[in-house]
Amino acid sequence: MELAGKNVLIIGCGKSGIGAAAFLLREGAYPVLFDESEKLTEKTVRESLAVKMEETGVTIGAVSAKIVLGKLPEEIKEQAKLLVVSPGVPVDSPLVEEFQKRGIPVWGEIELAYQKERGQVVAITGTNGKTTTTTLLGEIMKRHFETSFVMGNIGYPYADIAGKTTEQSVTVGEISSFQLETIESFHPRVSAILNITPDHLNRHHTMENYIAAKNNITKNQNNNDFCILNYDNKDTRKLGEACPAKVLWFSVREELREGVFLRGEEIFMSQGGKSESLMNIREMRLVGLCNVENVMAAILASEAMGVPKEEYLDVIKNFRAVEHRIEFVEEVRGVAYYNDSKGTNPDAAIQAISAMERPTILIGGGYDKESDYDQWVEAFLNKVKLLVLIGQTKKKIAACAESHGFRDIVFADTFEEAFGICVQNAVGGDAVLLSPACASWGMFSNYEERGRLFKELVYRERERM
Ligand code: UMA
Repeated sequence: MELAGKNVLIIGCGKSGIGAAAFLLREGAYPVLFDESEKLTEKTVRESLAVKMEETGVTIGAVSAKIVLGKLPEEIKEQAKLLVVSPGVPVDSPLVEEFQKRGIPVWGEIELAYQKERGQVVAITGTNGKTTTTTLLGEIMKRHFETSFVMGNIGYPYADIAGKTTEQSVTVGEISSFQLETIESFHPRVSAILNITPDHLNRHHTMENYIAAKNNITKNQNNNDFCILNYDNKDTRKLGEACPAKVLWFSVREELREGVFLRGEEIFMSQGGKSESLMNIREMRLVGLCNVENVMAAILASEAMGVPKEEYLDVIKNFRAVEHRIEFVEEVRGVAYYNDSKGTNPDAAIQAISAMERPTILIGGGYDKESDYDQWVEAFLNKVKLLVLIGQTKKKIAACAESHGFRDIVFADTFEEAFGICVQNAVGGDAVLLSPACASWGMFSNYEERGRLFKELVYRERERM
């Protein structure tokens, strides 16, 4: 689509909206940035846009975007020839549906930016493990290719970098189900769906919708492309049956005739009936079986992109946990503190608690995404000595834990209070784990802010020694 000269309405003045607006200005379009939030002011939005324009090389002072906050005037809707939605905007919201009814294209920021992609794209989705796998693959691609980029749900809008891509560059993207709902032509050379377990059901309503959104990552792929799937996850295994791309499987549970799998502590790759050992999982600096899966997906993506084994194995062996994902913070008075603020759903939190090798005091709870906590509680029954609950879901989680016979529960009104309870109750040899199984919204703007506060409190505790 020719963007120059077009009126484009963008919903959301967060990272995606600001990135999209700067991109559209570079393309010579006329963006209108709209946000429903009463908390924003035109001044702050304009400042963020000015910073982004400068960073991404838009000529300042030429044209800028119009900014509308609160209520959207009818004439702006009528003039728009394209609607760009931020990932946080549900596709069944009245405004989006109104545009769809009028036959106006509705794109997410990923689809918008993809218009300028010139190189090959590796796109990673899945309920958990996306950020670690994307970051690791970004490092591997940086080692092998002259130019590579990392973008997406990981926190960097695609719109910031898409215009810099070349035929030789590689773009690694972490793409969420929210972002995949609004793609049209986005076509990765290599895709990966790491796993699918219930999450974001308040937004997608049903598991079927959530799986369909994830599976959208393959919708423009063909048999010259690759799709990496988890053999152990029932939903991703099923997606393999009708996948338009060549499927590359990984498994930590079964020995595969074709694919990457675990035998004891060794990661093997089987190809054409021949298996070879690639590495021992003790050589990784990451902990937990979930990270073995992430590494396996990264191995397959590297193979699909033609990266030599010695290069990708070297990067994998030196790769440390990404921030907020089962991140070891520090040991203070014999207590090991782990920040898993990115454990924003029960499945991610199960992975984190499974990786703990000590009696654990667990901080849980937060924003209510209507998740089911039974499996999480079952996973921590024998490991957690005290559960400290915060946020909107604290009573719901406590009721669930009690129904499983777990009663060592304390409520806290603030995050600082929750941390203080952990410090008071932990003894040498314990772990304190922040892995809330819930989003941070309501108490924090995002999981990064929550994780950073946790680390800050750990550092302060060390200084008191
Ligand atoms: N807004 C509206 N109307 C709505 C919904 C939102 O006006 O109906 C406005 C809000 O008032 C707010 C703005 O939209 O001012 C925020 O938009 P957004 O929620 O889409 O957030 P962005 O800042 O654009 O960040 C998004 C992703 N956020 C979400 O998917 C919720 C970020 O992922 C991502 O890093 C960023 O784009 C860059 O790609 C965060 C996330 O929580 C980390 N993702 C979820 C997850 O990982 O579980 C999917």
